[in-house]
Amino acid sequence: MSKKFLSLFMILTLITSILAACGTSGEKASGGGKSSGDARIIRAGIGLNDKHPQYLGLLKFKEIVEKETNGAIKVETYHSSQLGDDRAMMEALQLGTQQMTIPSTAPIANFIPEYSVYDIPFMFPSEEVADKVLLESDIAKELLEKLPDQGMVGLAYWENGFRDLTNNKVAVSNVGDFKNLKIRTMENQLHLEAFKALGANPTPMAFAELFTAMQQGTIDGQENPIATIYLQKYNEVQKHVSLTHHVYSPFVVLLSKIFWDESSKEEQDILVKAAKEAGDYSRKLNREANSTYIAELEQEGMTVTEITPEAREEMKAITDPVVEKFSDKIGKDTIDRMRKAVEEAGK
Ligand code: TK8
Repeated sequence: MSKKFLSLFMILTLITSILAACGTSGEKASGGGKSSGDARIIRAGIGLNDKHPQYLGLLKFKEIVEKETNGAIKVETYHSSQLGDDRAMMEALQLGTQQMTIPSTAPIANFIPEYSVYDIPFMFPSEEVADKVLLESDIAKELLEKLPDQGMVGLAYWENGFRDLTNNKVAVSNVGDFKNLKIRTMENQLHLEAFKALGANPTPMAFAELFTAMQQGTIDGQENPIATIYLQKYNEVQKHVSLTHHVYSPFVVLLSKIFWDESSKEEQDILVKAAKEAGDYSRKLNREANSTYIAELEQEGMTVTEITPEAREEMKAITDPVVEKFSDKIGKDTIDRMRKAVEEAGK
């Protein structure tokens, strides 16, 4: 009898101490987010380096969230693919082993095909139109609303920007110049097919492998916005940059749905507001620096080639049939509505 009582007492003591330990370390099941004190942790990873406006935007997001939640949510930031590439990080969000990432829309199309509407070459004519469509249109908002089905929540659109082409072989100014160029594309089917149609020899690759691939000459070139080309020092391994502006790449701030669901309504509102504010900040930095970066690239020895409207029209005419091929996958209605939103925004 007393023995039984003793073991019951021991079990109770054990349970109490386990509970106490959990209490002091603040261990909560927060979608894989480790804890520090009582805070819930957002581990946020991006592909670009710590000089890029995307990272500076992420730091702004951290500042706002930590301040407005009074430290209840903490944001740990990782750059340069330290947590993996865009695709791997999205998968980690689905599992809840990572809480936040900010990919380009192109790799999102591997999860939600409709996102390829943003991969259509020359869809957005200007930054102003891109802003209006991404920040105000119903179609852009509805695309964000498709994310929860994939275990992710889209907090806001940010800007990667208009993509330009760099390579080591030729100063590309016309369609004919793409011939046989080995171009790395993002892991996105439409991008791959579009570059094939232009005569290039494209190969999809994760962003983190890109610099070495150019350095070793396994590929001739790549395409990314000027900020990436300059801040990732591609001028060290590339000779020519052509201002093709062939696609406008948005970023999407993604949160793991597991973390989202564990947040209060008030916290969710703060997360969305912080993502929007930090996005405005990052977008502004991205644009302010562009012309300086182009001048710097030229000074570092790269040739900078402008593309005439005629050459751009020709590129568009060649890639249009590719878009047609993808229209069922993307959804004709999605494409039409995006085109309408672009038209409206341009008025
Ligand atoms: C960074 C990527 C990158 C994208 C690419 O994670 O892969 O070329 O443009 O900026 O999202």
